[in-house]
Amino acid sequence: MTNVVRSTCPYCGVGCGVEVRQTESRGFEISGDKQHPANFGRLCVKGAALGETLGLEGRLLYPEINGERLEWEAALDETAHRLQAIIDEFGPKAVAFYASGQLLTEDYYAANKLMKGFIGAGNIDTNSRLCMSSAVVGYKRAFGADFVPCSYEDLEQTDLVILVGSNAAWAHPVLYQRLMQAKQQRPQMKVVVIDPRRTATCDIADLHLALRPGSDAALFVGLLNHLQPSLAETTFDGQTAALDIAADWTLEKCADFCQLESADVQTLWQWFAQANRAMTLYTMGINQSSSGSDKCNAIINVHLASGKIGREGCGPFSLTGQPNAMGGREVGGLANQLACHMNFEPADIARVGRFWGSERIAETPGLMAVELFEAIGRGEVKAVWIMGTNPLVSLPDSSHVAQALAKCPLVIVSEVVSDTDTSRFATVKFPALAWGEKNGTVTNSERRISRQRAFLPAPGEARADWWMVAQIAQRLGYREAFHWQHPHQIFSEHAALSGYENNGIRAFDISGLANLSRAQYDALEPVRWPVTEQGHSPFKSWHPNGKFQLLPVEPALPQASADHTYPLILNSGRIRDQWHTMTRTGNVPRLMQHMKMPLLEIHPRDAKRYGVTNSGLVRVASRSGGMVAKAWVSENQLPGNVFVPMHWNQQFARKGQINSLVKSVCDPHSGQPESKQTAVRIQRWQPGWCGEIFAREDIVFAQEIQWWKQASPGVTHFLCAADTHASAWIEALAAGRGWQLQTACGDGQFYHVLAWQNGVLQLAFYSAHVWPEIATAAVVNAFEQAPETAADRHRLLAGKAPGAQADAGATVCSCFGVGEKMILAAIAGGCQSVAQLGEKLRCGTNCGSCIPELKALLK
Ligand SMILES: Nc1nc2c(c(=O)[nH]1)N[C@H]1C(S)=C(S)[C@@H](COP(=O)(O)OP(=O)(O)OC[C@H]3O[C@@H](n4cnc5c(=O)[nH]c(N)nc54)[C@H](O)[C@@H]3O)O[C@H]1N2
Ligand SMILES: Nc1nc2c(c(=O)[nH]1)N[C@H]1C(S)=C(S)[C@@H](COP(=O)(O)OP(=O)(O)OC[C@H]3O[C@@H](n4cnc5c(=O)[nH]c(N)nc54)[C@H](O)[C@@H]3O)O[C@H]1N2
Ligand code: SF4
Ligand SMILES: [Mo]
Repeated sequence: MTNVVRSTCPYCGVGCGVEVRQTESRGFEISGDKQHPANFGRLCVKGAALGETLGLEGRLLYPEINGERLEWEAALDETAHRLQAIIDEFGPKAVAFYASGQLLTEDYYAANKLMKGFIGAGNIDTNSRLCMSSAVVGYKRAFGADFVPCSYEDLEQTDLVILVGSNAAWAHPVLYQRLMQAKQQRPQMKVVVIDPRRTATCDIADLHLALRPGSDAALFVGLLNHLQPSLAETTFDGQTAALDIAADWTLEKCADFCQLESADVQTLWQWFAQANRAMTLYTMGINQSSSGSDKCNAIINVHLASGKIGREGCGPFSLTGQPNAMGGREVGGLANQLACHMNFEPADIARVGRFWGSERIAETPGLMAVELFEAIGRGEVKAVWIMGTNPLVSLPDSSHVAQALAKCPLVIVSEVVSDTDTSRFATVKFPALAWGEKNGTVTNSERRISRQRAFLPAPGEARADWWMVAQIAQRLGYREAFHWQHPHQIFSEHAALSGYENNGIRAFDISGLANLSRAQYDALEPVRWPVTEQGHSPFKSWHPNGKFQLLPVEPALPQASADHTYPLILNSGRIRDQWHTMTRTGNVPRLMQHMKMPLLEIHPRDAKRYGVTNSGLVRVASRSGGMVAKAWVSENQLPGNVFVPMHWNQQFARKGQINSLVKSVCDPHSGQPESKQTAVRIQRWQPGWCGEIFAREDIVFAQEIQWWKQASPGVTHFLCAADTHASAWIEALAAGRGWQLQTACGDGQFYHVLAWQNGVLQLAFYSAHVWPEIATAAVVNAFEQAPETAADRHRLLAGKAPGAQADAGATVCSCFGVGEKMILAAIAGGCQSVAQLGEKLRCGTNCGSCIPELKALLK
């Protein structure tokens, strides 16, 4: 064992500290950093599995142009030359950057500086547009600054926590565990979950409001009315108008609008009114809406009007999704911000120009994500540099995104992974450093800046994202302004800009960190901003008149609405063990165990209506596109609504991509798409067969076969299904390879094949009319070590483990690989609580992410 490197988890916005230890087998052991104030040593399953994501398989390691590997010098020269040619001919607005909340602050700062400061256009936007741009609008309208007025500690001091549009149990697991613990310690603290679905987060809820999708604003506008705030006439800007609108939103009207019981709405309102301290945590169920900004303000309004803000245990808390979504907001990476909490105002433009030494500062906002890709499609933007995001999967209306990229003369993609849906359209590919190799800072939901530190050398020719930006900038002629050698220099510059002519007028000020030495930067402990030498009032209004604003909000329903042809509303979001487009989690066996293919959650009433059975396949279609998913019939869903995960894409499935269905309808203020509501129809799909295939080599699927990639060590492994019998396809695969086929087919009920070559297993295929039950681990193992006895080979052909090994069932606890069947057996054997299950099987005793599922099984 050698030294320990302290770093920060690269997944969600909780921003947990991790410790990395090299093991004797040259692997790395990841554990929670007990000193880190975000997690105090805890990690969720994704963080705990980070050590399994460090391999180089599938990594992009060398620069490429048009598929040809080039030296960096040549690739940079050529790319800069092409960019310059486009700028010369069509002007700076013909180029754009599309960045990401997964870049480090230093990378983000460099990209923003190049585009807005030197190329001279506002055209840098980010995937955060799809994520928290509504939240930014909400805060800015209310406080005059994008300032999150809460911390995690507040959760431990509050009397009421409202989680609205947040499935924190899966999306912010360590924060959820802190909340769980707080509730255990103070059971009088109430928890309310507002979500059309019953999610794992509801596990600790005293009240769950399964409201009509998109109707949330009414709950908060009605609450404002219920509070009847006795305010001096001049307390807030906009208060008369806000209170006037709210006056119409009576209990009955709200309950009706939200399709909730009046009594439940009243409970929520009474709890809020009576609580001395209350917090509202909100995420994508609020932000990803065509009226998301207004919803954010409806939430902030009730905190302002009741004084539950700006003190311990209080406040409207927008949780950030990505590890550095907040860092992107700080540097100004959204197209409608200039830099460092400055806007496109003449004074700000001049100030940034002085600081950067540039006369080319962009004077107007650039294109926001959805608009940007539309402009590419129209040929107005002719070059786009995509860094750290996979828009072909994550933007709505993906077929239009594909058409746009296919037409775009210059698509530069900086990536850690070689093949993504987006990189298929790349003219230029730049290999980026991944987590473990990168060095810099990130900021979490509670404004806490932490260091990510490298503990691995750069593989191949991968380079830091900031370095690529700086190299291109230098070749475009901006040598002076981009001569950094180390992220420490960029951080110092960024910190200095934050304090430059600030004097308390801008919330974001970390000028106290501008003079850190390299060693101090390397040793930087997690710190919440502002950090200034003079001290800085942490929370106030930054509006010029010093007042907060109550925004008048008229509740609105989603633009998407069900009709005869498309009678269901499709909701989308996260699952526990996958990260976004799966590039970093989809190949980790233990993270793929929890959910092997996209599940469509559907209420039993709708399942019956559409003839859908649990675990059966369904085709889902909207006016824009379609996908195939597996049904999960569940009372957790409201009738009329279905839910599908956002993660699957063309690397992991044929037709698994939710955003091929979602339309690009956006909030008018934030430009954030309405990703949570789409009108769809579903149709049961009864394939001729469904099954699993395992092989030593890559498999080329016939066009008519649907497939879902699995992560099994050492083999290619897919779930698959099709209409026509599988035998012809399998025989074609085997043809000419000299394989001996061992088959079993029971009366046309099932068809199993093992392909052998000199006693070595080449392929195993199992299919039936319904999903066959396969002992996956045993099949995978047979590729490494073929079964020795005829009886065991026979069992393998039947999809069974050798001898009498029991099958564990679907994995519930990913940390210890504990399956559902093992848990059910233990319950049948007398285990009555999560604690007893933990003692017997260890499940739920590490990260705790599976506890809600253990409880469900116990029930
Ligand atoms: N495991 C995992 N964790 C992640 C991520 C990941 O990919 N995987 N991504 C990270 C990122 S970038 C983000 S932004 C966060 C997102 O974190 P969350 O926002 O918590 O996650 P989602 O699953 O997108 O959506 C949350 C909930 O909104 C609900 N919802 C849908 N429509 C409505 C509505 O009209 N009203 C209300 N009240 N609720 C509604 C959905 O049913 C869903 O349960 O997660 C972060 N954490
Ligand atoms: N329907 C629907 N759509 C959604 C959502 C939803 O809930 N429903 N959620 C939206 C939200 S909140 C978000 S945040 C987006 C997320 O969507 P994306 O940002 O598109 O998803 P990621 O898979 O995180 O993409 C990050 C990419 O960057 C690469 N990468 C990782 N690290 C680095 C690095 O250090 N440098 C570089 N250059 N590349 C790197 C990864 O391999 C990956 O390809 O999806 C949005 N889309
Ligand atoms: S909660 Fe999990 S994914 Fe989020 S930062 Fe912590 S360990 Fe990483
Ligand atoms: Mo996000």
